[in-house]
Amino acid sequence: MVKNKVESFLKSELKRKKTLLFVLIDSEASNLEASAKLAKGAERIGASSILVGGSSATDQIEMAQVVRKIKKGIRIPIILFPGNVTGVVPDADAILFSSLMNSENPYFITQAQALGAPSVAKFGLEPLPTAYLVVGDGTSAWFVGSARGIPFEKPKIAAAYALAAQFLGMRFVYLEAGSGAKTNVTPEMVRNVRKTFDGFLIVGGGIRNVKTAQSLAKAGADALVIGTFLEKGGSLKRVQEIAKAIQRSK
Ligand code: 1GP
Repeated sequence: MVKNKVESFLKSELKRKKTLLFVLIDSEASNLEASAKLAKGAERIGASSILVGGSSATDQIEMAQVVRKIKKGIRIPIILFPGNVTGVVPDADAILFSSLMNSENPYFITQAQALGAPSVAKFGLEPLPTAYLVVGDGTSAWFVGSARGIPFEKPKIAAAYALAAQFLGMRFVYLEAGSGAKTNVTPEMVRNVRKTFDGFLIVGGGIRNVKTAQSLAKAGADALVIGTFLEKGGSLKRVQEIAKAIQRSK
């Protein structure tokens, strides 16, 4: 495996597109065929990566099957987005090797990582060192990860975590409002984090329209993640509009 292949790919995509779109596939939410079709569709409309995982996706066998299946039909990288050690499966290209920095449970900060790391190495997955920051409360990521959610209206707290992540050597920050969140992370928070963190900034949770996506891109997000909208049958055409709009927002 070429060192940092996926990270280099994302950087080159970023130069070209300014803001990237990642589509999240929850392996427990749809069947194999539907996931494969969605992944192909996502690639066609300009997504730069497919994330597979989620905090409530715990069936490792099913996830491995989904990854293997969608891999056959796409060229863009598959990046695992694990909610636990069960989210580490073979055949993907990379993994958001994340620490849920604002968890109250050390398991999600370092212990799951220690338990999962040998499999990451064994499967040859490229680890993308990521600070996973949960914003707000009431979502699965918040509950399962025992997060003390950063209040939406406290952008400076998010920025402080992002700076700490930078000092710790992490090259990715993921600002997460939670899957299906009613409220997305605010552009103000993204702006504050952008000022302190000069790595790759991913923002997700509750993004479903062009206007929101544009405001987050403009505020400095490098990639936006969309999952629930498509999972619930939202149109790929709308997501294509989002993908195009965020490229023009910078
Ligand atoms: C969830 O950030 C991702 O982990 C995507 O959120 O499902 O709300 O699009 P949605």
